[in-house]
Amino acid sequence: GGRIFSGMQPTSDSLQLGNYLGALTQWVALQDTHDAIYCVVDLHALTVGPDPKVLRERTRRTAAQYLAAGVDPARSILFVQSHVPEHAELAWILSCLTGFGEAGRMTQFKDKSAKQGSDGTTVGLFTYPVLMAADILLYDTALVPVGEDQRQHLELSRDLAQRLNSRFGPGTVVVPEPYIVSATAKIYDLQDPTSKMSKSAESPNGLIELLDDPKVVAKRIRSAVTDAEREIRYDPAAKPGVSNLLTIFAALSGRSIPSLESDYAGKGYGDLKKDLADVVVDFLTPFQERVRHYMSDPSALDDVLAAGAQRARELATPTLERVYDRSGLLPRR
Ligand code: AQP
Repeated sequence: GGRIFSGMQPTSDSLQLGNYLGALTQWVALQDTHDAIYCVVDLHALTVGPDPKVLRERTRRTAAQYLAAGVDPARSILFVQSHVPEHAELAWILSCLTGFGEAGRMTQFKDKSAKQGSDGTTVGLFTYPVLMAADILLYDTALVPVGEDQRQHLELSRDLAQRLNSRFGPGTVVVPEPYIVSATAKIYDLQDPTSKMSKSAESPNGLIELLDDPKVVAKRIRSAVTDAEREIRYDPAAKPGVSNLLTIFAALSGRSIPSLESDYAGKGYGDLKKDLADVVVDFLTPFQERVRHYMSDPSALDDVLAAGAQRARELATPTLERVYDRSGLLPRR
């Protein structure tokens, strides 16, 4: 058992396959054994200045994709971050415990701010990992299922938890552990198989979005970058493109990489890509049908999210009160 917390940003019209394989499938599996809380982290999405109308739509679509993947609101808490104000409140306390240099060492901030320039980069993007620590610590989270790209942010969450406990006394918060499943921890861009697949990729050609037209997805898989050899073999260092295709194939079909390698011995990259395209399309078609179903009734979706926010808030309030009290803030009456 133990508490699980994780979230994704509504920064795009669709989640991408890396989000699904790196995180969402783990979320769904962990519901059976853990007490799980899954969040659409809309406050995080504000760090990149989205259009307000677009953000609202994307927030619902992200929740609908969680549901379509199998997040079950009868077993797990599903809610929107901004509906529980304690996230932003705890983030302030944590930002006063975070070193400026410490935050500046986050590689995701360095990468994203380098692309946006110093005036395009918000202070919110800089403090993003601190808000993420608040998300996690608010719920006495034991385990955080994420992809490899979040490892450094998780390490900061752990450092901040330990700092809170040493400043304000043991048991102020629980120190969380990352839960990163190595087989699918990093799915790569189809056109640039040494960079991770990302919602905000500069070119869509290497991206598999869960809500893309299946025909477009099939075409992108058929045009994936491979290498000049002919052998279908899992070797991420020498053959990143082919290895990424095998990873995706294995994860979506439930087959092992060695069995795929032996099935495709002597066959060409074209055969592998064609079969993988079929596997991906067979997964996406019913998935998109379920998303359409949840999106067809926004008010029912909002009810699920409201009920989730209420349950989340009941858990968050005592944690925030404990931290406020131990920080020396005068109790509210
Ligand atoms: N390529 C990936 N392979 C495996 N896991 C991945 N995740 C993201 N990309 C991959 C995991 O999905 C969750 C999404 O977290 P997020 O929405 O906070 O954003 P992110 O990590 O920054 O992912 P993106 O898709 O690249 O979004 P943008 O472009 O908005 O920044 C996390 O658990 C992440 O590890």
